[in-house]
Amino acid sequence: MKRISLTQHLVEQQRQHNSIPAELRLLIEVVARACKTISHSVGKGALGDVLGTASSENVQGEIQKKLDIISNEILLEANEWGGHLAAMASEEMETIHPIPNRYPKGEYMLLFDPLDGSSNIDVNVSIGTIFSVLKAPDGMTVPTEQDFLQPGTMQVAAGYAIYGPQTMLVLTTGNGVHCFTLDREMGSWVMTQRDIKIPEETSEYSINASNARHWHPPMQRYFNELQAGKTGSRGRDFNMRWVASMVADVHRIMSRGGIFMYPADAREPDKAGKLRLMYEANPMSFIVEQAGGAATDGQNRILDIKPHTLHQRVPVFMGSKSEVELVTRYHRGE
Ligand code: AHM
Ligand code: MG
Repeated sequence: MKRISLTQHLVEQQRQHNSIPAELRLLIEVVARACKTISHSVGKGALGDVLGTASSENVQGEIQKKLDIISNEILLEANEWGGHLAAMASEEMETIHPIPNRYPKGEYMLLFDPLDGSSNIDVNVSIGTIFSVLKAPDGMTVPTEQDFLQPGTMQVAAGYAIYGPQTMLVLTTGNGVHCFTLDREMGSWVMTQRDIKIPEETSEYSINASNARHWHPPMQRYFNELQAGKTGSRGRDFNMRWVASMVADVHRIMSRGGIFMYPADAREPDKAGKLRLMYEANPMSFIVEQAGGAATDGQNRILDIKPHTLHQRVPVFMGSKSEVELVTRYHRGE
């Protein structure tokens, strides 16, 4: 494959599909650059004094890790001054972050989970950054949280960076999904996979099975059938993988198929699962759909959900189409 850089890819998309206005291209490049900086911090580990917990909680009541805060700061600082954004929102900030008045403002809004898979930071297991790009509503002057509450179908770009044995950036602007590997010596993102497609049939599932006793009956049924393997109604064996970083689990599924699940359960009935809609489920669903997969909350397509709060949670079933359809049918009682 001829090696092309992220910049070259974006310029080509802009020319061929007219799908990437110059401002959006700048935005993606700035986010990608910030991910490079985060990757550098992650790679330093204890040598950079970035491991361990901070003495603060985020809006979800979770103890923040030092790298959660560092990554959030890196993304905020990188994106503030470029003139391409109106506001940002993050898992680590209670409310939105409008672009300060000293900088020019643009028409895009950026949401991110700066460091996904926080529980894996201190144990040197793959973690990532997830981001979603929306357009500011027409006529918006002072951005409010309300302006962010658009369904996932309105995303103009989404991506994730994975900090693993290699650092990769997986990106969609609505024209397929493309993967870039960070060339650490050159400091550049090089395209290493074009138009990724998730295999349709799969025998791998990804779920935190320690929650099994709390699940609702449709989830129990689906899981029991997978576990029964060859001897059960599915007639074949399934394999299980759970990294506990959504980015890493979904990245594996992008490569070799599978289904990723974080269902709602009976523990906290008013909290629908663990993952957040706006900056985890929506961008990952956009990517998975663009790669030919599917993503639902057990009832409906995730991208169609009309959000009502910035940090709302959502049950997640995503990956290979046939499995997502089956578990969704069970939840619908079909
Ligand atoms: P985080 O954004 O605080 O890291 O939380 C999200 C993560 C996902 O990456 C992962 O799928 C899930 O939480 C893991 O949950 P569990 O601790 O139940 O394994
Ligand atoms: Mg997360």
